[in-house]
Amino acid sequence: MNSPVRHYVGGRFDTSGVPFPLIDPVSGAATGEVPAAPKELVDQAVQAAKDALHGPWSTWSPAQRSAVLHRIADGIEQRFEEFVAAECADTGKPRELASTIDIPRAIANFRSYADLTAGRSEQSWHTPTPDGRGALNYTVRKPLGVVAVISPWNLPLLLLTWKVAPALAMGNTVVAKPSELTPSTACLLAEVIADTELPAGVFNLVHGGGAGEAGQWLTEHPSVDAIAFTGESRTGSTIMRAAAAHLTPVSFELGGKNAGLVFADADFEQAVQGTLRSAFTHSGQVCLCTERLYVERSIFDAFAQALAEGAKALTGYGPMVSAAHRDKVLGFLDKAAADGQVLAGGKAPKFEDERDGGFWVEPTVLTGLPEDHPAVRDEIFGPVVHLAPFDTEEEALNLVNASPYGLAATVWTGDLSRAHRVAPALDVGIAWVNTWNLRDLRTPFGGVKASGIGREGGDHSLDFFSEPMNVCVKL
Ligand code: NAD
Ligand code: 6OD
Repeated sequence: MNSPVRHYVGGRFDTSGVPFPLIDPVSGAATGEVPAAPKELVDQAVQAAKDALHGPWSTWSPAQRSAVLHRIADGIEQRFEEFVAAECADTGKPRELASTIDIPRAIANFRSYADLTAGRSEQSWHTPTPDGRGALNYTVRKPLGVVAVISPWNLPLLLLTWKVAPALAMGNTVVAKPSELTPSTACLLAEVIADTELPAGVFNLVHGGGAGEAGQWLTEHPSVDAIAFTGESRTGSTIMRAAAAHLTPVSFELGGKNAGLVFADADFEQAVQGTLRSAFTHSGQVCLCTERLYVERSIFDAFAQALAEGAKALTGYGPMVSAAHRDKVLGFLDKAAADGQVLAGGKAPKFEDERDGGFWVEPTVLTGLPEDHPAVRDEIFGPVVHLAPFDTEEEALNLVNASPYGLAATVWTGDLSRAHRVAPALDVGIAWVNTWNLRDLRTPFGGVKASGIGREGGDHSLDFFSEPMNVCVKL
Protein backbone atom coordinates (compact mmCIF):
# COMPACT_ATOMS: atom_id res chain seq x y z
CA MET A 1 0.00 0.00 0.00
CA ASN A 2 1.21 3.54 -0.75
CA SER A 3 1.25 6.20 1.98
CA PRO A 4 -2.14 7.91 2.36
CA VAL A 5 -2.84 10.85 0.15
CA ARG A 6 -3.13 14.05 2.22
CA HIS A 7 -4.96 17.35 2.07
CA TYR A 8 -2.89 20.57 2.27
CA VAL A 9 -4.63 23.49 3.96
CA GLY A 10 -3.14 26.75 5.18
CA GLY A 11 0.39 25.39 4.74
CA ARG A 12 -0.25 22.18 6.74
CA PHE A 13 -0.84 18.60 5.65
CA ASP A 14 -3.99 17.01 6.98
CA THR A 15 -5.59 13.56 6.81
CA SER A 16 -8.99 14.28 8.26
CA GLY A 17 -12.08 12.68 6.76
CA VAL A 18 -13.39 9.21 6.10
CA PRO A 19 -10.91 7.31 3.89
CA PHE A 20 -11.96 5.72 0.62
CA PRO A 21 -9.84 3.22 -1.35
CA LEU A 22 -7.58 3.98 -4.29
CA ILE A 23 -7.88 1.30 -6.95
CA ASP A 24 -5.26 0.21 -9.50
CA PRO A 25 -7.06 0.20 -12.88
CA VAL A 26 -4.56 -2.34 -14.26
CA SER A 27 -5.53 -5.09 -11.81
CA GLY A 28 -8.51 -3.78 -9.85
CA ALA A 29 -6.51 -4.15 -6.60
CA ALA A 30 -6.69 -1.57 -3.79
CA THR A 31 -3.40 0.32 -3.56
CA GLY A 32 -4.03 2.92 -0.87
CA GLU A 33 -6.52 5.25 0.75
CA VAL A 34 -7.65 8.82 0.30
CA PRO A 35 -9.41 10.85 2.99
CA ALA A 36 -12.62 12.56 1.83
CA ALA A 37 -12.41 16.14 3.12
CA PRO A 38 -15.16 16.96 5.61
CA LYS A 39 -17.07 20.19 5.01
CA GLU A 40 -15.23 21.99 7.84
CA LEU A 41 -11.90 21.29 6.12
CA VAL A 42 -13.18 22.66 2.80
CA ASP A 43 -14.33 25.77 4.67
CA GLN A 44 -10.91 26.04 6.34
CA ALA A 45 -9.18 25.74 2.97
CA VAL A 46 -11.30 28.54 1.47
CA GLN A 47 -10.71 30.69 4.56
CA ALA A 48 -6.95 30.05 4.40
CA ALA A 49 -6.99 31.06 0.72
CA LYS A 50 -9.02 34.17 1.52
CA ASP A 51 -6.68 35.21 4.36
CA ALA A 52 -3.60 34.62 2.19
CA LEU A 53 -4.95 37.07 -0.41
CA HIS A 54 -4.31 39.92 2.02
CA GLY A 55 -0.98 38.63 3.35
CA PRO A 56 2.56 38.99 1.94
CA TRP A 57 1.43 37.33 -1.33
CA SER A 58 -0.46 40.52 -2.22
CA THR A 59 2.83 42.44 -2.32
CA TRP A 60 4.67 40.01 -4.60
CA SER A 61 5.69 41.44 -7.98
CA PRO A 62 5.04 39.49 -11.20
CA ALA A 63 8.78 38.76 -11.27
CA GLN A 64 8.61 37.18 -7.80
CA ARG A 65 5.56 35.14 -8.76
CA SER A 66 7.32 34.07 -11.93
CA ALA A 67 10.36 32.94 -9.94
CA VAL A 68 8.31 30.80 -7.55
CA LEU A 69 6.48 29.14 -10.47
CA HIS A 70 9.87 28.18 -11.92
CA ARG A 71 10.88 26.79 -8.52
CA ILE A 72 7.72 24.65 -8.46
CA ALA A 73 8.64 23.38 -11.94
CA ASP A 74 12.18 22.62 -10.67
CA GLY A 75 10.67 20.71 -7.73
CA ILE A 76 8.56 18.52 -10.02
CA GLU A 77 11.62 17.88 -12.19
CA GLN A 78 13.65 16.81 -9.15
CA ARG A 79 10.97 14.25 -8.18
CA PHE A 80 10.09 13.37 -11.80
CA GLU A 81 10.12 9.57 -11.35
CA GLU A 82 7.89 9.75 -8.23
CA PHE A 83 5.38 11.84 -10.17
CA VAL A 84 5.43 9.44 -13.12
CA ALA A 85 4.96 6.41 -10.86
CA ALA A 86 2.07 8.05 -8.98
CA GLU A 87 0.31 9.09 -12.20
CA CYS A 88 0.66 5.58 -13.65
CA ALA A 89 -0.57 3.96 -10.42
CA ASP A 90 -3.72 6.11 -10.25
CA THR A 91 -4.67 6.10 -13.94
CA GLY A 92 -3.22 2.79 -15.14
CA LYS A 93 -1.66 4.63 -18.08
CA PRO A 94 1.59 3.28 -19.53
CA ARG A 95 4.82 4.87 -18.26
CA GLU A 96 5.51 6.00 -21.83
CA LEU A 97 2.55 8.40 -21.66
CA ALA A 98 3.09 9.75 -18.14
CA SER A 99 6.81 10.31 -18.71
CA THR A 100 6.46 12.00 -22.10
CA ILE A 101 3.16 13.85 -21.77
CA ASP A 102 1.63 14.22 -18.30
CA ILE A 103 4.57 15.16 -16.10
CA PRO A 104 6.61 17.11 -18.70
CA ARG A 105 3.47 19.13 -19.53
CA ALA A 106 2.88 19.89 -15.82
CA ILE A 107 6.41 21.28 -15.68
CA ALA A 108 5.86 23.20 -18.92
CA ASN A 109 2.59 24.63 -17.58
CA PHE A 110 4.42 26.25 -14.65
CA ARG A 111 7.32 27.45 -16.80
CA SER A 112 5.21 28.89 -19.57
CA TYR A 113 2.94 30.90 -17.24
CA ALA A 114 6.01 31.99 -15.26
CA ASP A 115 7.50 33.44 -18.44
CA LEU A 116 4.25 34.93 -19.70
CA THR A 117 3.41 36.74 -16.47
CA ALA A 118 6.91 38.14 -16.10
CA GLY A 119 6.82 39.63 -19.60
CA ARG A 120 3.24 40.92 -19.57
CA SER A 121 2.48 44.60 -20.04
CA GLU A 122 -0.79 46.50 -19.65
CA GLN A 123 -2.43 49.10 -21.88
CA SER A 124 -2.47 52.89 -21.45
CA TRP A 125 -4.02 55.69 -23.51
CA HIS A 126 -3.56 59.43 -23.63
CA THR A 127 -7.07 60.85 -24.09
CA PRO A 128 -7.66 64.38 -25.46
CA THR A 129 -9.86 66.69 -23.31
CA PRO A 130 -11.55 70.04 -24.19
CA ASP A 131 -9.09 72.03 -22.04
CA GLY A 132 -6.21 70.67 -24.07
CA ARG A 133 -4.46 69.09 -21.09
CA GLY A 134 -5.72 65.56 -21.66
CA ALA A 135 -6.06 62.56 -19.42
CA LEU A 136 -4.07 59.41 -18.87
CA ASN A 137 -5.95 56.11 -18.80
CA TYR A 138 -4.17 53.01 -17.66
CA THR A 139 -5.22 49.44 -16.91
CA VAL A 140 -4.45 47.72 -13.64
CA ARG A 141 -4.90 43.94 -13.51
CA LYS A 142 -6.01 42.51 -10.18
CA PRO A 143 -6.35 38.89 -9.12
CA LEU A 144 -9.91 37.54 -8.96
CA GLY A 145 -9.37 36.26 -5.41
CA VAL A 146 -9.93 32.67 -4.26
CA VAL A 147 -10.04 30.31 -7.25
CA ALA A 148 -11.50 26.79 -6.98
CA VAL A 149 -9.78 24.42 -9.42
CA ILE A 150 -11.70 21.18 -10.04
CA SER A 151 -10.12 18.66 -12.38
CA PRO A 152 -10.76 15.21 -13.91
CA TRP A 153 -8.93 11.87 -13.84
CA ASN A 154 -7.64 11.46 -17.39
CA LEU A 155 -4.59 13.78 -17.30
CA PRO A 156 -4.60 14.49 -13.59
CA LEU A 157 -1.53 16.67 -12.99
CA LEU A 158 -1.47 18.17 -16.50
CA LEU A 159 -5.02 19.48 -16.23
CA LEU A 160 -4.76 20.60 -12.58
CA THR A 161 -1.57 22.60 -13.21
CA TRP A 162 -2.99 24.00 -16.47
CA LYS A 163 -5.26 26.08 -14.19
CA VAL A 164 -3.25 26.35 -10.96
CA ALA A 165 -0.20 27.85 -12.72
CA PRO A 166 -1.96 30.80 -14.43
CA ALA A 167 -4.14 31.40 -11.35
CA LEU A 168 -1.01 31.78 -9.19
CA ALA A 169 0.77 33.72 -11.94
CA MET A 170 -1.88 36.44 -11.67
CA GLY A 171 -1.73 36.62 -7.86
CA ASN A 172 -4.82 34.58 -6.96
CA THR A 173 -4.98 32.01 -4.20
CA VAL A 174 -6.19 28.50 -4.99
CA VAL A 175 -8.17 25.65 -3.50
CA ALA A 176 -7.65 22.65 -5.77
CA LYS A 177 -9.74 19.48 -5.83
CA PRO A 178 -8.47 16.74 -8.13
CA SER A 179 -10.59 13.80 -9.21
CA GLU A 180 -11.25 11.39 -6.36
CA LEU A 181 -9.95 8.62 -8.67
CA THR A 182 -6.52 10.20 -9.25
CA PRO A 183 -5.44 12.34 -6.28
CA SER A 184 -1.81 11.25 -5.81
CA THR A 185 0.16 13.63 -8.04
CA ALA A 186 -1.77 16.61 -6.63
CA CYS A 187 -0.54 15.60 -3.19
CA LEU A 188 3.03 15.36 -4.49
CA LEU A 189 2.57 18.82 -5.98
CA ALA A 190 1.54 20.13 -2.55
CA GLU A 191 4.73 18.62 -1.12
CA VAL A 192 6.79 20.40 -3.79
CA ILE A 193 4.98 23.68 -3.12
CA ALA A 194 5.48 23.30 0.65
CA ASP A 195 9.25 23.31 -0.04
CA THR A 196 9.09 26.67 -1.85
CA GLU A 197 8.62 30.11 -0.32
CA LEU A 198 5.00 30.35 -1.54
CA PRO A 199 3.18 31.78 1.51
CA ALA A 200 0.94 29.42 3.50
CA GLY A 201 -2.64 29.45 2.26
CA VAL A 202 -1.84 30.53 -1.31
CA PHE A 203 -2.19 26.95 -2.56
CA ASN A 204 -4.56 24.56 -0.80
CA LEU A 205 -5.62 21.05 -1.71
CA VAL A 206 -8.66 19.05 -0.64
CA HIS A 207 -9.68 15.56 -1.71
CA GLY A 208 -13.04 13.93 -2.19
CA GLY A 209 -15.84 13.50 -4.68
CA GLY A 210 -18.12 15.96 -6.43
CA ALA A 211 -21.84 15.82 -5.64
CA GLY A 212 -22.49 16.12 -1.90
CA GLU A 213 -18.75 16.31 -1.22
CA ALA A 214 -15.75 18.63 -1.52
CA GLY A 215 -16.45 19.51 -5.18
CA GLN A 216 -19.99 20.68 -4.55
CA TRP A 217 -19.06 22.50 -1.32
CA LEU A 218 -16.38 24.45 -3.18
CA THR A 219 -18.65 25.49 -6.03
CA GLU A 220 -21.36 26.65 -3.61
CA HIS A 221 -18.97 28.51 -1.32
CA PRO A 222 -19.73 32.25 -1.06
CA SER A 223 -16.01 33.09 -0.62
CA VAL A 224 -14.92 31.36 -3.83
CA ASP A 225 -14.40 34.12 -6.41
CA ALA A 226 -13.94 31.99 -9.53
CA ILE A 227 -14.33 28.35 -10.60
CA ALA A 228 -12.01 26.77 -13.14
CA PHE A 229 -13.41 23.36 -14.03
CA THR A 230 -12.51 20.55 -16.42
CA GLY A 231 -14.81 17.56 -16.70
CA GLU A 232 -18.07 16.30 -18.14
CA SER A 233 -20.54 18.71 -19.73
CA ARG A 234 -23.31 17.54 -17.38
CA THR A 235 -21.12 18.30 -14.36
CA GLY A 236 -20.48 21.72 -15.91
CA SER A 237 -24.24 22.39 -15.95
CA THR A 238 -24.51 21.42 -12.28
CA ILE A 239 -21.57 23.64 -11.35
CA MET A 240 -23.00 26.52 -13.34
CA ARG A 241 -26.22 26.29 -11.35
CA ALA A 242 -24.20 26.40 -8.10
CA ALA A 243 -22.10 29.31 -9.40
CA ALA A 244 -25.23 31.28 -10.33
CA ALA A 245 -26.10 31.77 -6.66
CA HIS A 246 -23.10 34.08 -6.16
CA LEU A 247 -22.55 35.06 -9.82
CA THR A 248 -19.17 33.33 -9.59
CA PRO A 249 -17.27 33.49 -12.92
CA VAL A 250 -16.50 30.14 -14.52
CA SER A 251 -14.00 28.77 -17.01
CA PHE A 252 -15.17 25.41 -18.33
CA GLU A 253 -13.34 22.78 -20.39
CA LEU A 254 -15.96 20.09 -21.00
CA GLY A 255 -16.71 16.96 -22.98
CA GLY A 256 -16.49 16.32 -26.70
CA LYS A 257 -17.45 14.04 -29.56
CA ASN A 258 -14.54 14.96 -31.77
CA ALA A 259 -14.61 14.25 -35.48
CA GLY A 260 -11.91 13.51 -38.01
CA LEU A 261 -12.29 14.14 -41.75
CA VAL A 262 -10.22 12.13 -44.20
CA PHE A 263 -10.29 13.38 -47.79
CA ALA A 264 -9.25 11.13 -50.66
CA ASP A 265 -6.37 13.52 -51.44
CA ALA A 266 -4.79 12.95 -48.00
CA ASP A 267 -1.53 11.09 -47.47
CA PHE A 268 -3.19 7.71 -46.78
CA GLU A 269 -0.58 6.26 -44.43
CA GLN A 270 -0.20 9.55 -42.50
CA ALA A 271 -3.98 9.70 -42.04
CA VAL A 272 -4.17 6.08 -40.84
CA GLN A 273 -1.31 6.47 -38.37
CA GLY A 274 -2.60 9.88 -37.23
CA THR A 275 -6.07 8.47 -36.63
CA LEU A 276 -4.71 5.50 -34.68
CA ARG A 277 -3.02 8.07 -32.43
CA SER A 278 -5.99 10.45 -32.23
CA ALA A 279 -8.49 7.67 -31.47
CA PHE A 280 -6.46 5.44 -29.16
CA THR A 281 -3.98 7.59 -27.21
CA HIS A 282 -4.53 6.83 -23.49
CA SER A 283 -7.16 4.35 -24.69
CA GLY A 284 -9.33 7.20 -25.93
CA GLN A 285 -9.45 8.85 -22.51
CA VAL A 286 -8.29 12.25 -23.76
CA CYS A 287 -10.94 14.89 -24.32
CA LEU A 288 -9.41 15.62 -27.76
CA CYS A 289 -9.60 12.02 -29.03
CA THR A 290 -11.38 11.30 -32.30
CA GLU A 291 -14.57 9.27 -31.78
CA ARG A 292 -16.22 9.94 -35.18
CA LEU A 293 -14.30 9.58 -38.43
CA TYR A 294 -15.76 10.59 -41.77
CA VAL A 295 -13.86 9.23 -44.79
CA GLU A 296 -14.38 10.18 -48.45
CA ARG A 297 -16.27 7.31 -50.08
CA SER A 298 -13.67 6.51 -52.79
CA ILE A 299 -11.14 5.45 -50.13
CA PHE A 300 -13.57 4.36 -47.40
CA ASP A 301 -13.19 0.57 -47.67
CA ALA A 302 -9.40 0.65 -47.91
CA PHE A 303 -9.17 3.13 -45.04
CA ALA A 304 -11.53 1.14 -42.80
CA GLN A 305 -9.50 -2.02 -43.42
CA ALA A 306 -6.17 -0.29 -42.70
CA LEU A 307 -7.50 1.34 -39.53
CA ALA A 308 -9.00 -1.92 -38.27
CA GLU A 309 -5.73 -3.77 -38.91
CA GLY A 310 -3.83 -0.99 -37.12
CA ALA A 311 -6.19 -1.14 -34.14
CA LYS A 312 -5.87 -4.95 -33.87
CA ALA A 313 -2.08 -4.62 -33.91
CA LEU A 314 -1.94 -2.06 -31.09
CA THR A 315 -0.10 -3.23 -27.99
CA GLY A 316 0.97 -1.48 -24.82
CA TYR A 317 -2.29 0.36 -24.32
CA GLY A 318 -3.73 0.97 -20.83
CA PRO A 319 -7.06 0.21 -19.13
CA MET A 320 -10.12 2.36 -18.43
CA VAL A 321 -9.77 4.33 -15.22
CA SER A 322 -12.45 2.50 -13.20
CA ALA A 323 -14.85 -0.42 -13.27
CA ALA A 324 -17.76 2.01 -13.68
CA HIS A 325 -16.12 3.66 -16.69
CA ARG A 326 -15.23 0.28 -18.25
CA ASP A 327 -18.85 -0.82 -17.86
CA LYS A 328 -20.08 2.41 -19.46
CA VAL A 329 -17.78 1.92 -22.47
CA LEU A 330 -18.73 -1.76 -22.85
CA GLY A 331 -22.40 -0.72 -22.68
CA PHE A 332 -21.88 1.45 -25.78
CA LEU A 333 -20.06 -1.42 -27.51
CA ASP A 334 -22.80 -3.98 -26.81
CA LYS A 335 -25.37 -1.68 -28.39
CA ALA A 336 -23.06 -0.90 -31.31
CA ALA A 337 -22.44 -4.61 -31.99
CA ALA A 338 -26.20 -5.22 -32.07
CA ASP A 339 -26.91 -2.31 -34.44
CA GLY A 340 -23.80 -2.03 -36.65
CA GLN A 341 -20.50 -3.72 -37.49
CA VAL A 342 -17.43 -4.18 -35.30
CA LEU A 343 -14.31 -4.06 -37.50
CA ALA A 344 -11.83 -4.43 -34.62
CA GLY A 345 -11.99 -4.98 -30.86
CA GLY A 346 -15.40 -4.53 -29.27
CA LYS A 347 -14.91 -6.28 -25.92
CA ALA A 348 -12.75 -6.66 -22.83
CA PRO A 349 -9.48 -8.50 -23.62
CA LYS A 350 -8.54 -11.71 -21.76
CA PHE A 351 -4.98 -11.85 -20.41
CA GLU A 352 -5.04 -14.91 -18.10
CA ASP A 353 -3.10 -12.93 -15.49
CA GLU A 354 -3.75 -10.25 -12.80
CA ARG A 355 -4.91 -7.81 -15.50
CA ASP A 356 -8.16 -9.78 -15.81
CA GLY A 357 -9.16 -8.06 -12.56
CA GLY A 358 -8.57 -4.65 -14.19
CA PHE A 359 -10.69 -2.44 -16.39
CA TRP A 360 -9.56 -3.16 -19.95
CA VAL A 361 -11.28 -2.56 -23.29
CA GLU A 362 -9.84 -3.48 -26.69
CA PRO A 363 -9.12 -0.71 -29.24
CA THR A 364 -12.36 -0.75 -31.22
CA VAL A 365 -13.34 0.31 -34.74
CA LEU A 366 -17.05 0.47 -35.57
CA THR A 367 -19.00 1.24 -38.73
CA GLY A 368 -22.53 1.09 -40.10
CA LEU A 369 -24.30 2.99 -37.31
CA PRO A 370 -26.74 5.86 -37.93
CA GLU A 371 -25.68 9.34 -36.83
CA ASP A 372 -28.24 9.34 -34.00
CA HIS A 373 -26.96 6.08 -32.49
CA PRO A 374 -25.64 6.61 -28.92
CA ALA A 375 -22.18 5.33 -29.94
CA VAL A 376 -21.97 8.02 -32.67
CA ARG A 377 -23.81 10.81 -30.85
CA ASP A 378 -22.65 10.59 -27.20
CA GLU A 379 -19.18 10.97 -25.71
CA ILE A 380 -17.79 7.49 -24.94
CA PHE A 381 -14.34 8.56 -23.68
CA GLY A 382 -12.85 5.16 -24.47
CA PRO A 383 -10.88 3.40 -27.23
CA VAL A 384 -13.68 3.55 -29.77
CA VAL A 385 -13.97 5.21 -33.17
CA HIS A 386 -16.89 4.99 -35.60
CA LEU A 387 -16.27 5.32 -39.34
CA ALA A 388 -18.78 6.64 -41.90
CA PRO A 389 -18.39 7.60 -45.56
CA PHE A 390 -19.10 11.02 -47.12
CA ASP A 391 -19.36 12.18 -50.73
CA THR A 392 -18.91 15.96 -50.69
CA GLU A 393 -17.07 18.56 -48.65
CA GLU A 394 -20.37 20.18 -47.75
CA GLU A 395 -21.79 16.89 -46.46
CA ALA A 396 -18.63 16.30 -44.42
CA LEU A 397 -18.90 19.73 -42.78
CA ASN A 398 -22.57 19.17 -41.98
CA LEU A 399 -21.81 15.81 -40.35
CA VAL A 400 -19.09 17.27 -38.13
CA ASN A 401 -21.09 20.36 -37.19
CA ALA A 402 -24.31 18.50 -36.37
CA SER A 403 -22.93 17.48 -32.97
CA PRO A 404 -24.03 19.29 -29.79
CA TYR A 405 -20.32 19.22 -28.84
CA GLY A 406 -17.57 21.33 -30.40
CA LEU A 407 -14.16 20.76 -28.86
CA ALA A 408 -11.69 19.61 -31.52
CA ALA A 409 -11.52 18.20 -35.05
CA THR A 410 -8.82 16.91 -37.36
CA VAL A 411 -8.71 17.31 -41.14
CA TRP A 412 -6.54 15.04 -43.27
CA THR A 413 -6.00 16.45 -46.76
CA GLY A 414 -3.24 17.10 -49.27
CA ASP A 415 -5.03 20.12 -50.71
CA LEU A 416 -3.89 23.35 -49.04
CA SER A 417 -6.86 25.36 -50.25
CA ARG A 418 -9.27 22.75 -48.95
CA ALA A 419 -7.51 22.74 -45.59
CA HIS A 420 -7.93 26.51 -45.22
CA ARG A 421 -11.54 26.34 -46.43
CA VAL A 422 -12.65 23.44 -44.25
CA ALA A 423 -10.79 23.99 -40.95
CA PRO A 424 -12.23 27.43 -40.11
CA ALA A 425 -15.73 26.26 -41.12
CA LEU A 426 -15.78 23.60 -38.40
CA ASP A 427 -17.82 24.43 -35.28
CA VAL A 428 -15.02 23.59 -32.83
CA GLY A 429 -12.53 25.44 -30.65
CA ILE A 430 -9.48 23.65 -32.03
CA ALA A 431 -8.94 22.30 -35.57
CA TRP A 432 -5.83 20.37 -36.56
CA VAL A 433 -4.76 19.84 -40.18
CA ASN A 434 -2.64 16.75 -40.94
CA THR A 435 -1.75 16.36 -37.27
CA TRP A 436 -3.41 15.83 -33.90
CA ASN A 437 -2.84 17.27 -30.42
CA LEU A 438 0.12 19.39 -31.47
CA ARG A 439 0.12 22.05 -28.75
CA ASP A 440 1.59 25.52 -28.34
CA LEU A 441 0.66 26.64 -24.84
CA ARG A 442 0.12 30.25 -25.94
CA THR A 443 -2.78 29.37 -28.26
CA PRO A 444 -6.47 29.55 -27.25
CA PHE A 445 -7.69 26.21 -25.93
CA GLY A 446 -11.34 25.34 -25.33
CA GLY A 447 -14.59 24.30 -26.91
CA VAL A 448 -17.81 25.71 -28.33
CA LYS A 449 -21.39 24.53 -27.68
CA ALA A 450 -21.50 21.82 -24.96
CA SER A 451 -17.70 21.55 -24.94
CA GLY A 452 -16.92 24.55 -22.81
CA ILE A 453 -17.14 28.18 -21.83
CA GLY A 454 -14.19 30.50 -22.32
CA ARG A 455 -10.66 29.90 -23.54
CA GLU A 456 -7.55 28.94 -21.62
CA GLY A 457 -3.92 29.00 -22.74
CA GLY A 458 -1.41 31.85 -22.79
CA ASP A 459 -2.92 35.30 -22.37
CA HIS A 460 -6.42 33.81 -22.45
CA SER A 461 -5.78 32.16 -19.08
CA LEU A 462 -4.04 35.20 -17.65
CA ASP A 463 -7.04 37.31 -18.70
CA PHE A 464 -9.56 34.90 -17.14
CA PHE A 465 -7.66 34.74 -13.84
CA SER A 466 -7.53 38.54 -13.45
CA GLU A 467 -9.85 41.51 -13.47
CA PRO A 468 -8.83 44.54 -15.55
CA MET A 469 -9.54 47.91 -13.94
CA ASN A 470 -9.20 51.29 -15.61
CA VAL A 471 -7.69 54.32 -13.83
CA CYS A 472 -8.30 57.69 -15.49
CA VAL A 473 -6.09 60.60 -14.37
CA LYS A 474 -6.94 64.14 -15.53
CA LEU A 475 -3.71 65.90 -16.40
P1 NAD B 1 -16.49 14.62 -14.05
O1 NAD B 1 -17.26 15.78 -14.52
O2 NAD B 1 -17.22 13.43 -13.56
O3 NAD B 1 -15.53 15.04 -12.83
C1 NAD B 1 -14.58 16.08 -12.96
C2 NAD B 1 -14.32 16.68 -11.59
O4 NAD B 1 -15.52 17.29 -11.13
C3 NAD B 1 -13.92 15.67 -10.52
O5 NAD B 1 -12.95 16.26 -9.68
C4 NAD B 1 -15.22 15.44 -9.77
O6 NAD B 1 -15.04 15.03 -8.43
C5 NAD B 1 -15.83 16.83 -9.83
N1 NAD B 1 -17.29 16.85 -9.70
C6 NAD B 1 -18.19 15.92 -10.09
N2 NAD B 1 -19.44 16.31 -9.80
C7 NAD B 1 -19.33 17.54 -9.21
C8 NAD B 1 -20.27 18.47 -8.68
N3 NAD B 1 -21.58 18.22 -8.68
N4 NAD B 1 -19.80 19.62 -8.16
C9 NAD B 1 -18.48 19.90 -8.15
N5 NAD B 1 -17.53 19.04 -8.62
C10 NAD B 1 -17.96 17.89 -9.16
O7 NAD B 1 -15.49 14.24 -15.22
P2 NAD B 1 -14.45 13.04 -15.27
O8 NAD B 1 -15.21 11.78 -15.47
O9 NAD B 1 -13.51 13.16 -14.13
O10 NAD B 1 -13.63 13.41 -16.59
C11 NAD B 1 -14.00 13.01 -17.88
C12 NAD B 1 -14.73 14.13 -18.58
O11 NAD B 1 -13.90 15.28 -18.61
C13 NAD B 1 -15.04 13.83 -20.03
O12 NAD B 1 -16.31 14.32 -20.34
C14 NAD B 1 -13.98 14.62 -20.79
O13 NAD B 1 -14.33 14.98 -22.11
C15 NAD B 1 -13.85 15.82 -19.93
N6 NAD B 1 -12.58 16.50 -20.15
C16 NAD B 1 -12.57 17.67 -20.85
C17 NAD B 1 -11.36 18.32 -21.11
C18 NAD B 1 -11.28 19.59 -21.92
O14 NAD B 1 -10.22 20.20 -21.94
N7 NAD B 1 -12.34 20.02 -22.58
C19 NAD B 1 -10.18 17.78 -20.61
C20 NAD B 1 -10.24 16.58 -19.89
C21 NAD B 1 -11.44 15.95 -19.66
O1 6OD C 1 -3.26 20.35 -23.76
C1 6OD C 1 -3.95 21.01 -22.97
O2 6OD C 1 -3.63 22.13 -22.57
C2 6OD C 1 -5.21 20.44 -22.49
N1 6OD C 1 -5.96 21.24 -21.71
C3 6OD C 1 -5.56 19.19 -22.85
C4 6OD C 1 -6.77 18.58 -22.49
C5 6OD C 1 -6.96 17.28 -22.76
C6 6OD C 1 -8.15 16.60 -22.41
O3 6OD C 1 -8.20 15.47 -21.99
